Amino acid sequence: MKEMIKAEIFRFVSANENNFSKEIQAPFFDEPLVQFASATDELFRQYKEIIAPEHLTPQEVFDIVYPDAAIRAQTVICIVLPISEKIRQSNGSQKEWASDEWTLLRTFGDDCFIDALSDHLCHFLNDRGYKIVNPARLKVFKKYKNDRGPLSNWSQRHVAFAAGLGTFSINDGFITEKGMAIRLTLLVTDALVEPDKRETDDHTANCLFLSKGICKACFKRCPVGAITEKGHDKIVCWQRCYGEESKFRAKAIGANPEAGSGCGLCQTNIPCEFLNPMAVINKRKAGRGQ
Ligand code: B12
Ligand code: SF4
Ligand code: SF4
Repeated sequence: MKEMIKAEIFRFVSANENNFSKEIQAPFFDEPLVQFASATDELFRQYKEIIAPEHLTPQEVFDIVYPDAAIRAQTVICIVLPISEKIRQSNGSQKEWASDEWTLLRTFGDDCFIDALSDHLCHFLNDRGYKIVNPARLKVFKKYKNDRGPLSNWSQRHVAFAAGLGTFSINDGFITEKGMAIRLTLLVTDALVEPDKRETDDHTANCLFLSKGICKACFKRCPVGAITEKGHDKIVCWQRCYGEESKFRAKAIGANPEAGSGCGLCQTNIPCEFLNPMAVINKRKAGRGQ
């Protein structure tokens, strides 16, 4: 089951026409990372304390969609989509605003291709007799604000952490083995798949600053000073990523103004852009026998 689901996701990402931008002349996303979390992982209960009480567990997602059926959620399929090199490089050379390529990715990569991938996976598993739900596309999914800034009731990075796909960083971004310049999509299913192992319980292990006190490259990349040693100012970041100027920039190049241009300057032209820098250090250490 595990290999069948993975193979279908790899096939769709490499072959589907929605993963190619004619304007950019490149794919939006490279080969994904796919791992699986158990829907009954204890972390999902803890997230109600770490994030907020309204953060959904996989079982709550199923109870909303199938209220009368008492179906057990078994697995969360977690997909990391690494942003392709051409788009990363275009944003890496920016100093103030997201590149046009990054802006097009927001609308046509995130909203069109990722939705197509999610729909495809739903059909694929439904055809084989399984239930499957993408919580981010439910009516109950919400983005809202608390005293720490914007958040959602289904935080994809926290769920991906449960699947062992990476960790958080000083700028809040999620660092995977294919770096931070990524997008995520996750689906809950009643198909039983053996969960992947988390290599670490330390939720910030992959960040050079939080693990070794070095780097700070992303601090300098942020055009509005939202990243400091104290962490990431989400309100300032949100205004830059999705404020009026961002909407205007998206509209000007034919992207969806509501999706905005994003920003992601702190995710490009930095040591953790397309790899896990702590894995590199740990590998070097192991090579020296330390
Ligand atoms: C709201 C939101 C925002 C807000 C707030 C971000 C935030 N930090 O929460 C704003 C508008 C600022 C934002 C900005 C951006 N976003 Co945004 N955003 C979201 C959204 C919709 C929800 C995030 C959420 O629920 N956060 C919940 C809160 C609680 O998370 P947090 O505060 O960071 O969590 C901290 C604590 O929980 C803590 N923690 C404390 N104790 C413990 C214990 C354990 C065990 C664990 C695991 C954690 C933990 O760790 C975290 C880090 O400090 C997600 C999509 C989704 N549904 O998940 C995308 C998402 C997070 N965004 C994404 C992206 C790409 C961006 C931008 C680059 C914009 C762009 N597209 O150009 C910027 C990057 C900003 C940055 N430096 O990370 C990607 C993430 C990519 C990545 N590598 O991390 C996501 C996952 C969208 C996607 N589908 O791919 N975003
Ligand atoms: S650029 Fe450096 S400090 Fe910033 S998140 Fe990446 S590893 Fe951490
Ligand atoms: S996404 Fe842009 S505004 Fe937000 S922290 Fe990163 S560089 Fe700063």
